[in-house]
Amino acid sequence: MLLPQSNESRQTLSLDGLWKFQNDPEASGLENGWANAFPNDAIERPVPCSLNELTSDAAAANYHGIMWYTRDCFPPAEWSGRRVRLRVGAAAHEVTAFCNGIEVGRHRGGFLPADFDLSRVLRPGERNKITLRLNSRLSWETLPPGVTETEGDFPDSGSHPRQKYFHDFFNFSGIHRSVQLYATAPEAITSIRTTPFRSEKETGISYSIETTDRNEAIQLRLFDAEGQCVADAKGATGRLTVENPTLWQPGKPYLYTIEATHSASGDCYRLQTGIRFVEIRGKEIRINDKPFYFRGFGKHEDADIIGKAHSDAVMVRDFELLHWIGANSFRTSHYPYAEEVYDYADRQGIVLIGELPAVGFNFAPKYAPFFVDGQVDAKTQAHHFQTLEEMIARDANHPSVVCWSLANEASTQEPASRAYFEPIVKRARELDDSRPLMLVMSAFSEKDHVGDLFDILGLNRYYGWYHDVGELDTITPNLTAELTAWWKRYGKPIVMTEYGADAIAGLHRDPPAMFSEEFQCAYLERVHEALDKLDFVCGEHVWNFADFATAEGLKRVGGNCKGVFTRQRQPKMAAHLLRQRWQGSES
Ligand code: GCB
Repeated sequence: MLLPQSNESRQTLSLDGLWKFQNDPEASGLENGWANAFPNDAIERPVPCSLNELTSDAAAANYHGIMWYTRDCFPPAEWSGRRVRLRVGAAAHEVTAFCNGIEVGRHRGGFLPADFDLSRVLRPGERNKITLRLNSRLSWETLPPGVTETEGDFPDSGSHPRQKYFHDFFNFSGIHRSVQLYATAPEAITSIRTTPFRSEKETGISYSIETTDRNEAIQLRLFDAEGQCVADAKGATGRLTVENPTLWQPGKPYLYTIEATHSASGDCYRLQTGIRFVEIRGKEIRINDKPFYFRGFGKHEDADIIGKAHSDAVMVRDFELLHWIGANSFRTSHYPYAEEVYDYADRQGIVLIGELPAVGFNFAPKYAPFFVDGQVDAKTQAHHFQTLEEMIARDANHPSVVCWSLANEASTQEPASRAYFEPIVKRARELDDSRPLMLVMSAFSEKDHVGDLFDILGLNRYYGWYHDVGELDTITPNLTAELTAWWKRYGKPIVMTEYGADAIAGLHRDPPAMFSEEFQCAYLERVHEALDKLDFVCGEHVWNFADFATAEGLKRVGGNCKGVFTRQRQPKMAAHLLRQRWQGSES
């Protein structure tokens, strides 16, 4: 799955901007002909942007369900006879697309692109109507899952449908990444998959290319960062061998550009990638044969007003802060981020753990056990497979991505979780055998049923916060004991994928008390005390990079405040503490 690009053989037309918009709570838009003509009182909404923080109407801010977007566009006349597609970077959580009133396809999954063929319905050189019907409601067949409950806590609470979910970030609605049309020759390159290889004699990049016409006559040239052609090849699969390659390294990125050309049509695509090697050796995670220690965060795509939308400005600010604080990595918790983020991480030398949106299979006593028919079952698993395949197809060429995380905090204490995860792990290895697989754990090691399937274990723990509430002294001993127990049971390297405490920016307490900036600092120090003594721990990702929006909850004051930066990306005291710890560290 290639990100659309403009070059001498391809064109793009951005459809970002204001679209006509209409909620459809009765799900009657289709029969009312909205794919052809919108109601006159439709409002305007920006793309890309979440909808929820734009409105002053509480019902609209919390609306989950069907919604419609439409706009006109004018693809140039020269696009006649070309292959034209519509690319929606991400739409929460299902999108059906129409072009000039005709349905062109449907895609489920709110964090990965939808790509529709318009060749037969688009009229280049004329006014065309693009309409998108979204459904933002979560169910057991979406990732993350959710339920619709109609009963309130009391008989008089009203029986309107309530969207509930078990993950701790707000279920934003809307089109969250760019929408564009793109045109190629009818005989075009549709996918390029690269993997670095090395043997005693040779190092380079192996590749495999797909085209619309199964044409094998592909020409490839590989350019180094200085623009010199350093290798070439012919054919749909093969190897580009590089003499004295410069490896992509954390903090020291180096990228090559592959130029692939379809010999018959001249269709051309340029892809940046890097050469770097990841392996697990005993207790170490190695990048290019050197032990790597993850320093950084679990993050979210989340910001004021725009919610979950991608913004280059927010991305650049976030990377600026990652460098400032001395971080070398982050996890794309809890879903694949915008493609721009991976490209930027490649160029910035920041290491990523790419995560699937499989989160919220836990922590709701009412729905426990989770792995049962009608809840997390074969249908959920089918969607899990789909997102896995799409994520690897989209992100595997990025040297910044060193590991796939297949789920966050599933209830792996349930025996049925094994039958659920085993085939997913198998499929992930078939799709990519060059990266280790991680599962982010919440069960206790002695109760877990799946840890042996993975190469790296992630652990999220909140001793002294959710357990032994407010007791800082319980953190170091409990964490030391637990991490040691995981290591003893599985002998796999462990990354502390989450630890942290909420701090309301500006709240100070001496001695440290919960929710104060002092407590957040003291909390992190106690965790570090444990981590620093355990050599099988291969990384520390603080939860979270920045404060973020969540559903309403008794534990959430203005969202989740475990950020070491505020939602506006300003440092709390803890950011300075981490900067002191991380700046100047090796690897
Ligand atoms: C977790 C979850 C994360 C939450 C966090 C918290 O374990 O993985 O999504 O936001 O805890 O702050 O409760």
